[in-house]
Amino acid sequence: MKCDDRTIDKASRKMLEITEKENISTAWDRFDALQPQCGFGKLGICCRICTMGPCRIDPFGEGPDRGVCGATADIIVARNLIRMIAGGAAAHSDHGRDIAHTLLMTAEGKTKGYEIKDEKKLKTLAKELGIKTDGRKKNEIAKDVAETLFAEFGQQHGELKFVQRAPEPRKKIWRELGIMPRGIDREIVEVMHRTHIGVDNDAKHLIMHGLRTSIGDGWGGSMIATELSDVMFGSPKPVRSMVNLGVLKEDEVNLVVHGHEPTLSDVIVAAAQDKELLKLAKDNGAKGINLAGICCTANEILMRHGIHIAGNFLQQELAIATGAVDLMLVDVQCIMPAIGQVASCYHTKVISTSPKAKFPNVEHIQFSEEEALPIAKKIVKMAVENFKNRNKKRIVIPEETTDMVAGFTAENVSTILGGKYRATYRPLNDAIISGRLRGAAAIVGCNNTKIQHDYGHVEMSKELLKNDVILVTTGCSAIADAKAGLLDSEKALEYCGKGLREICDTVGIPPVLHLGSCVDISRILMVLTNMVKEGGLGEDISDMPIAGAAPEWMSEKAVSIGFYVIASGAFTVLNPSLPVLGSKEVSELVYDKIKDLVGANFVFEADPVKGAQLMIEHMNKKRKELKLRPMMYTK
Ligand code: BF8
Repeated sequence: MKCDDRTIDKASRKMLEITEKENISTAWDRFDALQPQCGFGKLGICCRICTMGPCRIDPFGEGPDRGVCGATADIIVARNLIRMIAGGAAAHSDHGRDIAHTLLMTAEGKTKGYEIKDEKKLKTLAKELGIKTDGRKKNEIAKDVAETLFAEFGQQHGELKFVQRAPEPRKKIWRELGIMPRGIDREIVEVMHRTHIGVDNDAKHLIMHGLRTSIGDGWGGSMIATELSDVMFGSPKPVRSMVNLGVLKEDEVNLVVHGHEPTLSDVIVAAAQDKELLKLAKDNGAKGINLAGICCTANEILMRHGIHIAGNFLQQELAIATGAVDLMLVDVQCIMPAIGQVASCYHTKVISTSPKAKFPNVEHIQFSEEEALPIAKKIVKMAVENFKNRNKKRIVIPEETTDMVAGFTAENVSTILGGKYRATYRPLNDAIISGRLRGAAAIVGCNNTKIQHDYGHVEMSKELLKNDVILVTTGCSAIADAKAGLLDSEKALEYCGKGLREICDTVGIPPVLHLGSCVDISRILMVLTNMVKEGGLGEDISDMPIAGAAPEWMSEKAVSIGFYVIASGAFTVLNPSLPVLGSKEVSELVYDKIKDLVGANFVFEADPVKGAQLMIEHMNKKRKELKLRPMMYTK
């Protein structure tokens, strides 16, 4: 595959020319080398759950139609799919658990380098959770909040606490379908039990439990991660920043953080401003210490500190290939095991830090909350000391950078729209009701070597903006759109329909609102809930002219997200397809019939513009059902 076919991003194209010339293997090269990929795997009909297998079902109906135990394609596909949900929900929820742990230790005075930054949000949460706040110290309240939310992971019966935030009709649906999550971990464990050989052998029954597990992620683990990160590290506010590989600096120490959890990256921000380390950087010939990020940990520190973003998922190896990254710090999730190998071609040090995650050819410095700041300083010092080892002749930093605005939340959107003294979603709902805006859509998710890098996100976004749809975004999708200028309050207006442009101009926001990392899709759930509560757009999320999409998804986390999003009532477009096409029953269920149960379904559409049009059609249908006024400017 040629560089231009691999990505639409100019900076990435330049770096791919370098990696090709230098014979450095990237994800795209490995993808090419793996062709053709296993067709059974793609269709979801390979079962390796027990050692009588692996069993592969013949998709053409000419060979075996069941595995050794008798499992049909429907059972195999459903089991594989909900195991993906369990993987994704576990990743998000374990992230939430780690943040709760950090909050608890901080409240107990056991950490170095943390403080509770948003006391107001802490108190609001405490009240919601029924924890006394009057006359109590911040740390006492925080301890109770952390312990209460910790208990959500291991809860065995009842209903999760944050799930109660969902609109009443939604909760009724979940209760009636028996998919109200009882405990976050409990549902994940039950996926593993049900999918063991010879347990749950009913495809629909399996998928329903997958939905329950995913709700425990979106309205449980992920929501805990978001809420407690705001309490610990501060709630985001709109902030200006820059994105793409051009944020790396030739004359400064470049330290790139990559992964997901803000516990370490946030304290690295403080360590990188340490006077002694800045002096050391100067002594080593650097003008300063430049911090940048990749993937969701980048989004976390962007949202709270305006730190620049070097790139999204498929740019992690390309950042190292600039020859200018002195140290890459990684924690968990979406970190390619190949980065150690790429780094070995350069002077770049890669340091893994999570007790849960080690990588080949990567040095490990274990992170602990008790010693957070000293560890962060040690790592920054390593980056500074590595600056002198650069091979200057091999440094190629693409010049591309784009300005962006990030830092939106479910809370501050209402202040931005309604004003400081009358925070409200009313202007947003009214704009939709009056036909100035068609609706709202969330575009989220990853990059995938099967799809031209960033093309899906950017083209889908542009088509929606043109049709007066306001967008919210997170994760690698947000980074893709940011690189394309769609998060720039001024530049992005040229892509908007007249109605959307009027709103953005008046309020002073970009038409694509960056809500953070992938766990922060929980913020999107709250935006939708707030819109329902504001009134005039129906009684439930599924009544509103809204939609979701993951046009380049690849991870198990994305599967869990997709399921909790449709379980919450949002029609969702996917590319690539879920690995379900080997089962008629599961395909029909997730791509159609599930809407009779939860009011929303998935659609698989490879063309992002057509995907956007499907979302627009869906919004038009909902507008008609709600008897909203015709669109003011666009058809
Ligand atoms: O959690 S969008 S590639 S970085 S999985 Fe990973 Fe996908 Fe990026 Fe963030 Ni989300």
